[in-house]
Amino acid sequence: MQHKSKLLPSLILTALPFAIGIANVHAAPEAPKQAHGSKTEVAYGGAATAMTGEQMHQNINPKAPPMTEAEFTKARQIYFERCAGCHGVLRKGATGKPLTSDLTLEKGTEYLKAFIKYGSPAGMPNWGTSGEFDDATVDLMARYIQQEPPTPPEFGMAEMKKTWKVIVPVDKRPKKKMNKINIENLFSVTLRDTGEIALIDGDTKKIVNIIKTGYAVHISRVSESGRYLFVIGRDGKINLIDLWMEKPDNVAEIRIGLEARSVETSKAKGYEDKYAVAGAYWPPQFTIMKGDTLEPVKIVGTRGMTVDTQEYHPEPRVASIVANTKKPEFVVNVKETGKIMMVDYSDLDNLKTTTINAAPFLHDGGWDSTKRYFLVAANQSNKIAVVDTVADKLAGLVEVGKIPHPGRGANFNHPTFGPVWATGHLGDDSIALIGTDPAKHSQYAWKMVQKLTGQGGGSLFIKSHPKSTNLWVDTTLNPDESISQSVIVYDIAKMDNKAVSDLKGEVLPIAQWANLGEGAKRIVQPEYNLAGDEVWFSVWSAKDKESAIVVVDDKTRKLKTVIKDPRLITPTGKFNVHNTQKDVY
Ligand code: DHE
Repeated sequence: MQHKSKLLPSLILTALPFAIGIANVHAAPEAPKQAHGSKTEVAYGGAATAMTGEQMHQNINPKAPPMTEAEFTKARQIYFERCAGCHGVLRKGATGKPLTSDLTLEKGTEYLKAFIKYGSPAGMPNWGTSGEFDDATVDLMARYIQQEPPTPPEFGMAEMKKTWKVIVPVDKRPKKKMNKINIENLFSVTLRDTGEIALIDGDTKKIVNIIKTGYAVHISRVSESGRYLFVIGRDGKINLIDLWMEKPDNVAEIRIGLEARSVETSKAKGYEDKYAVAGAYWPPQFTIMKGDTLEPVKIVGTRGMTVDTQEYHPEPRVASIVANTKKPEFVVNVKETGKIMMVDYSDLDNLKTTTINAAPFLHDGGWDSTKRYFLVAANQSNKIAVVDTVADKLAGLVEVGKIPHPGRGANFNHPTFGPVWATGHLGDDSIALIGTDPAKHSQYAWKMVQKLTGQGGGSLFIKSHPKSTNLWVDTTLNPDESISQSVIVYDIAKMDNKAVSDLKGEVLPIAQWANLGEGAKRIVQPEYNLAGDEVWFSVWSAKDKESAIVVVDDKTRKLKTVIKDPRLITPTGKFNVHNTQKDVY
């Protein structure tokens, strides 16, 4: 973002206590207070950033309505907690419209106040009439967004190195597995609001350890050997956990940015456990690190032109990253530019990257069953982009439902259409099945071959397993409690041959099975165990309410057990070591 020369000299704002931001992110499971289905995605995309407390460079705009420094500081905090997820840190627009001062000054304070207070049918929440903001806050925010957006600091090698800690040096680590845990059936469970993960033994269902991680911890990934677990928090902190220790625990940590979501590890032959890679939302960049120590080696920026209008975007965030198992390559998905970067990590000094044009905004995705093709949601385009990682080319751009959200998706053999990959949607009740076998079922490849009807919108994750005939779909963010607290499961063997299938799924009342007190009790993310005969679901309530994990027998679809423990606070993602290591989904 260019600062205009007319602007007053810059001033550095003092940092706010970090803890203030944390309190708000913790309200997340109760967040969609606006009870409109269309706003589900706003609630999801609009989570607080981890940057509330960071020092930022700020120019005061002389044309904008006046604000005191205290007002500005307060408004900035509210913006990062409530608005940045959709409108972007630099207000260049993402899920929400751009709010740069050239646009907002033209609209003026009164217009902006009405918009903030009443919202819009396009998805802007009604912050005023919903009771979230009083009139003074609406006025404050209307004035704030006419100022120049504050710029968070960059985070380069020097900053990363300052946060880098090797807690247990490589030569002090075990030479062999020192515990009796069946590591392949261990689950790393995100405890979102405590900034921890719980390691749960999949055989005994007992907690092996609770490990401190980053703020609003997000996902876990497993190294190719299965020994190391990588966990990333929204504050860009990565924790490296050694599963060979008598009691698995942190052996290294680093921050790779101020805000981040994705981490992955090198999986190609000859590079097993050698590198880790993590993508940041801010600054827009990804970092390649040594796999056993997290020492940062190479930082690559993602700023550049968008795929559609070919306009410069100053904060294209790094979304999902996967590692190719067949060659030394990371597939890095850049959200706002809509580009997929195929990064060949065999020579970091002469880094070769093939950039593939897909569509905005790339978010989450997974491999097809052969692990040659990678499928990723372009969520604002209602498309799934398919990359052929042998040819390093786009294989297809498949029209699906509204705002696809697959997690890593689900692969299975459809009785009519052969191998397919499936996604659910945030914006509608459909489940899209895409043909993935150009060799033997070429007529179906990279087409939506069938649409199932699910329980409703607000679906986040879908799952199957090579040994199962079930397809499980959650509806975590559906505004109707009976839908967000249950899941639907389909019998794959009974799938018909229609483009829009008549197949009915079975609805299972997972939250009811958990037998908890009051709470949001949203059901999130099916995950299989090693054997593929159990499916685990998180029952996600707010921080001060009881949560649980419900384990369902995959064959009978009956409750097997409920895992409860006072330490299981806000469990969300669950990552079975084997399934994550080998990309089984
Ligand atoms: Fe996630 C995966 C981003 C909110 C649980 N989430 C991902 C990925 C991205 C992403 C880019 C893919 C990572 C990869 O594969 O490398 N998530 C975001 C956001 O930007 C968003 C929308 C808002 C935010 O501010 O963070 C967001 N995510 C959430 C949640 O609120 C969820 C439901 C609960 C939580 O723990 O935070 C959540 N996201 C997950 C999970 C995965 C994930 C469980 C991994 C799924 C898998 O099977 O691999």
